Formats: sequence, structure tokens, C-alpha cells
Amino acid sequence: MSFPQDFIWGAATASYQIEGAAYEDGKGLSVWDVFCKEPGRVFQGHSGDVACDHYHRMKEDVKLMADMGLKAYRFSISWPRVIPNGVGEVNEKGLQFYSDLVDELIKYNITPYATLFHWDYPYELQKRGGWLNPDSPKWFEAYTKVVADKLGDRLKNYFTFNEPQCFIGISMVQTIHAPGIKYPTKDALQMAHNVLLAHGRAVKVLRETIKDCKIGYAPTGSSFYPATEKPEDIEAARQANFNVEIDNWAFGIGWWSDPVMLGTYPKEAVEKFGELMPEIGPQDMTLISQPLDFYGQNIYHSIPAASDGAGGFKKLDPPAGHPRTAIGWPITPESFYWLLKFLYERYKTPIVITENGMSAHDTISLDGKVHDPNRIDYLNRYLLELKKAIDDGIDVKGYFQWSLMDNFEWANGYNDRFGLVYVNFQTQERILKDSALWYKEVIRTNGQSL
Ligand code: GCO
Repeated sequence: MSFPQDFIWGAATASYQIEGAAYEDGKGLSVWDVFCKEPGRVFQGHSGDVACDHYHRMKEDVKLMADMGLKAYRFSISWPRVIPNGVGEVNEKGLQFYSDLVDELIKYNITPYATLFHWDYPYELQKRGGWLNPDSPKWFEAYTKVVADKLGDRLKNYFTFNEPQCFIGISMVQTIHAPGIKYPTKDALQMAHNVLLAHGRAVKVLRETIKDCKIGYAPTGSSFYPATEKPEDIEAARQANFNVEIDNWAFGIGWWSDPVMLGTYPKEAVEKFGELMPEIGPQDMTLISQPLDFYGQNIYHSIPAASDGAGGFKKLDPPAGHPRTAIGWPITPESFYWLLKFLYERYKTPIVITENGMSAHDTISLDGKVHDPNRIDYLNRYLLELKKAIDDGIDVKGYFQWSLMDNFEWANGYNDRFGLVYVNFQTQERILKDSALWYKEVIRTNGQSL
């Protein structure tokens, strides 16, 4: 076996990270617009005000995607660009931008995949309590309906949420991301439940509005691979992936994916949380766990796990000098094979890798090109592990590289470059890196060139 004929070869971005035009054409404020202006929040006070100026260069950027032979593009929709106050009046100009983007992609035969929420939450709704407000799932449903009504005739593939681990965990527990507010655990758990309800409502309204749509979810989470291939270490890694640590619940895969895929919160964690657990209505878990067409997962790296000799697991540190990306993440290609295997065993749903890639301190060489052999090697290694998973019968439908282009890396500002396309943030010049040309060949040969 090899990559299936219809394998989805794509790249991904997110609205706040690339669009810019933060105050144009009637867009409302997002929590990121406000957060970036708060002193000390973001590296060197960077913001997404201009970012890659994609809002004005969308056609040029889609042309680049076509030049690279991308079969699919995963972008996100900015909720406050579409509904400036989060609820109520629709901003037609903002909505039109996404409609034009979808048309442009289709013109080049690139299948659009939209993420409904990739962190740029409407500031007006944050002022009303954000995800803690019991009405928040309904707000998200209403926004989803607006998107589906306008784009659903052409846009058929949706992801509801990107990485709830981050926009609750990093934002509301660690306070490193917008809005950067620390909430007590009980409130954070309630918010998490409201996000899951919002996911359920969005799935429902998408299915009702667009008969032939396909829906997924794009979480991430702390993940583990077996330190050795001894059966007890494999079992230890399996356990570790879905175990919810009370101090680290917000980053658990189990906390965010078991309710969606299995209709239950992980039992041991519920018992440990006791009175801190959110209120769960009688129909909630049914709403949250409606069947999905594919399960998305953002995978960058994992931690080795081994048996603790007593039926449990222990986490290991990578060996000294282990390779790392510029942002400091360990390079662990085996995370693909093992996590895909464990996810497929547990959730029994086709998988799409919704993000994977590496940051590097890329530079323009004297020859005017951007040589990034490290990124090519990274992608090559991970994709070989992906192929191994497919060869083993794991149903992986697609792969979205992160990211199409260098962009605003949240609290790290423009310090980390994740793109296949180099962006000069002063001139907005784009240059295809060597990795973009390499990926083009992978796509052209449907993975045979790996
Ligand atoms: C995330 C987000 C992306 C990031 C990327 C690199 O995973 O944090 O989905 O927006 O830019 O993952 O950190």
C-alpha cells in the first residue's frame, strides 16, 4: 500500500496569523487585537495588524498555492470579521472576503477546508464572559449558520475548533495567549464544556444547512510514543496518550476528544475532579458526540513513555542533544506512527493531520533563495512515518502542512518561521523556500518521491 489516490495534500493557515487588515472593512475587534497591544504580552510588541497582508494579497497567495500543486488549503474564518460584535449584524464585506477566497481556490482546483474558530474570539463577546457565558454555544451556532448559508454551496469541508487545548489551556490557565485571563479550575472546566457544546451545535447546524458537507475537529494535546517496542512500553504509551492529569487536564487529548468521539468524559478524571466538574445537561453528551466524517489532529512532537513496571507509565526525557526546532520542540517523527495508531484504535474514525511542520530561523541566501534542508528533512521523516501508518491499515485521509507561509506565531510574534513560503514582513515579498519545491514534488508523485 501507499498513499491512497485521493490523499489530501494540503497546507494550513489561520486568519489572525496571516490576514492583517485588522481594522478594515468593518471587522470587529478580536481578543488578539486587544491582547497584542498590552505591554509585555507578545514578543517585541508584535501584532497581527498587518501580518502577511493576506487580506489584500489573497489572489497572489492562492496563485502560490497553485504553483506548489496543493490539492487542499485549510484556512480559518475570523468570527469578528464576519460578525463584528460576535452576535447580531453581519459584516457583508468580511463575509465576502471568504466567499472570494473559496471561489479563487476552486478556480485552481484546490479544495477549501475551513476552520470555524482558530482563536480570534470576538472581543465584544469576551466582555460578556466569553466561553464562560452559558449563551456562548448559541453564539457560535449563530455564527456557523451565517457562514454555512453564505459559503455552503461551494465550501463543503469544515473543522469546528482548532486546538481547544490552547485557547482554553494556554489562554485561560497559563495566560500566555489572548485574552490571558486566569480562571479558577471550575470555571475553566465549565468553559471547556461550553466549547464542546458549541462544537455540537455547529455540527448540527452545518448538517442541517449543507446536506453534503464533511465535518471534522482539529484538537492537539500532549502525546506520547513508546520508548521501545516492548509490548509493555507500547501499552504504557497508549495509556499515557489518553490519561488526564489533573494538573494538566487542559492539554489532555482524552479530555477534549473522548467527549466528542466517545460521548463521555474520561471516567477517572471525572472522579478526581468531583465537585469541580461542569454542569452536564441530559442531552449534552449526545449533542457533543454526533458522528464526524474525519478526526483531525495537530501533531508536532511527542514525549517518550515507558512502563513503570507496575501497570502504569512513566514519561522520559529525550536523550541529551536530541534534535529540536527553532521554537525548541523536539523532533520526534515517530509521534506520527504511534499517535495515529492509538487514535484510530480508540476513535475508529478516518484521520486527517490538520497541522504539522517546523519553525526555523530561515534566511535569504546570497543567491536570493531560501534553503531550508532542515525543514525538508523534518517533513520527510514525518511523512515516512505517516506512510508506515497507512501501510499498517490506519485510515489517514490527508495531511495539512503548517504552514503555507511564515506568519504571526502568537506570543512569539514573527520570531518563528513555520512557512513553506518565506515572507519578508517589511516588504511583503514572498519567496518559495526549497521545502515548498520539495513538497510540490511529493504532491506530484503522491508521496512516491519520499
Ligand atoms: C498551534 C496553532 C498554530 C500554530 C502552530 C505553530 O498549534 O499553536 O494551531 O496556529 O501557529 O501550531 O505553533
